[in-house]
Amino acid sequence: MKNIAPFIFLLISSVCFASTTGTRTLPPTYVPNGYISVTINVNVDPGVSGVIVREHIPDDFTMIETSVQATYQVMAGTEVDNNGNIIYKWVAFSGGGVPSFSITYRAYVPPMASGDYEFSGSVMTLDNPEGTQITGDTILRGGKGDINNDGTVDISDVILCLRIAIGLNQLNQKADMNNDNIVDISDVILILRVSIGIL
Ligand SMILES: [Ca+2]
Ligand SMILES: [Ca+2]
Repeated sequence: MKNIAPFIFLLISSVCFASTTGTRTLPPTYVPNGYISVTINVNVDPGVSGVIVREHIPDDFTMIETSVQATYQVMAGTEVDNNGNIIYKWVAFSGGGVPSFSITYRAYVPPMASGDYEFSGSVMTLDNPEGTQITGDTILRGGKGDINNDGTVDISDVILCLRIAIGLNQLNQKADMNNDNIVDISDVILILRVSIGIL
């Protein structure tokens, strides 16, 4: 009995110090003048009565639509931080504890967008007012998909990606849509989705 005491202590500690967290999922890439869809899963500790999610998207991007999957009402709003950045906020309060929820938003990508973009945000609770950084995806990779460098992602690029995937053409980093360092059928499907505008 004595031997398992440390393990019981560790178990209790991990429950006590578990925190409410957020995990972001970004699409593998974007196309300028298009739209992206982003999901934040918020895992709320049992008994936490107030949660605030704050999210900052790249400056030139425009949030056009948000939706929340929750069994409890989550209010959405915006604020401007000390640096003049727009912060998108979602707030939930419940005396009996806020259930875990997820947020999905769509954002418009400006026509001049290029390169990689960073997303940042945090999840605050009443006993953690400093907040915990949202983990998961933080960088939205640009410059993917336009394999033939003609400025658009269309069926020609899908065909090139397919040729690379089956070894007929040389590897091209722009064809690795999901950034896993190989070009295979997953990338062909992603590039097809980009070409028809459903990323
Ligand atoms: Ca192209
Ligand atoms: Ca890949």
